[in-house]
Amino acid sequence: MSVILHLDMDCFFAQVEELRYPEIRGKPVIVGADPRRGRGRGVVSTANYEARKFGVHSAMPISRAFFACPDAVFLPVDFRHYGAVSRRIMNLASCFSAKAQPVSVDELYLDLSGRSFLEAEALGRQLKARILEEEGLTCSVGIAWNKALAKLATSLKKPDGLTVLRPSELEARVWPLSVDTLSGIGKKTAARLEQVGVRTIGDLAKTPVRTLVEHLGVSGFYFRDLAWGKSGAELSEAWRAKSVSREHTFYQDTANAVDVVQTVYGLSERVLRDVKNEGVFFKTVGVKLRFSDFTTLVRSKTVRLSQSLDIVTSTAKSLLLPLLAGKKVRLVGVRVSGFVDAQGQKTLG
Ligand code: TTP
Ligand code: MG
Repeated sequence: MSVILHLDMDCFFAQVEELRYPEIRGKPVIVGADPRRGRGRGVVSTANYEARKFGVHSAMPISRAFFACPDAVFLPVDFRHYGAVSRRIMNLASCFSAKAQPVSVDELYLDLSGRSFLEAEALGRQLKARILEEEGLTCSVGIAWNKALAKLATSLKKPDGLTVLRPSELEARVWPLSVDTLSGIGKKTAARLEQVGVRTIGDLAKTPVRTLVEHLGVSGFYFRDLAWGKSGAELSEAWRAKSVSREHTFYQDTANAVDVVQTVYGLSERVLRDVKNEGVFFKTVGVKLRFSDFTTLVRSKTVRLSQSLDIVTSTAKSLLLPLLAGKKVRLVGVRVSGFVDAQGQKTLG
């Protein structure tokens, strides 16, 4: 049986903004078009959970959001910034399974088949903890035996949730839910189904497929199968991180080369752990240094294809030391890239 994990960041754009501007934490935050004091013409991209209490939600006209919650903090959408955060999260998550599939800027599937639901749950907790530790962001996770139900599981507990659905729980936990909990059934379809007495997923399961096809067209087949827990678990594309990196910002800027090198060792070990989890070999090692005046330097070097910690630390050291020159360092980072997977490596060998 397949074991699929689905992950969705909580109020993604808004949470990223709260991280950037800690002073807005705890306030209603709405990311989207300029409200222009109620005369703005665009829509809401997302709202944090405080703003949702006022009924504000994604795709709502920004003018309506302004009248619902005029005291909210309104911010424009910064796709570039969210994209960068998104890529780091995808990289991190892809270290937890050889098969990962991002499906939107804040959502992905991991194929954990071969593991038990209990093991998958433990991995889900680790993944949540890593994203919180490294990015300061919370997300929700769902685990089930196919993609559609994993996504549904995620939606059952949000924010910061983790929900596991096992096949034996289909009737007790999935069937009582209303049909519009299924991704793909919107308000209109739900209303059409209600006309034939179908309200819950259990009703859907028990309705003759002919009736469903009459009302939903061919997707009637799909949704009925889904209600019986039968749906696709194949991840549509193999996806792989292009690089793995770690950075550290010093509590106090330091001009001490020993401190910097020590930190590089720690960062390298963590980078290597992810590289090994992914089962890849790297051929480029890079470093990043940011000085107290925020000048930032990056350097990289091609090395012998390997999975070796020694190569990372010695290359990183040789790239960094000439750059230090007694200047005060604010941040240091280590990156490896140019991946070849272990499988390919074996064939080559
Ligand atoms: P979602 O995951 O749908 O929403 P969310 O992460 O904001 O909130 P939730 O906790 O319910 O998951 O979408 C991810 C991001 O995509 C969201 O932060 C903003 C953007 N988005 C839009 O720009 N317009 C939209 O209509 C939706 C639904 C999302
Ligand atoms: Mg989300």
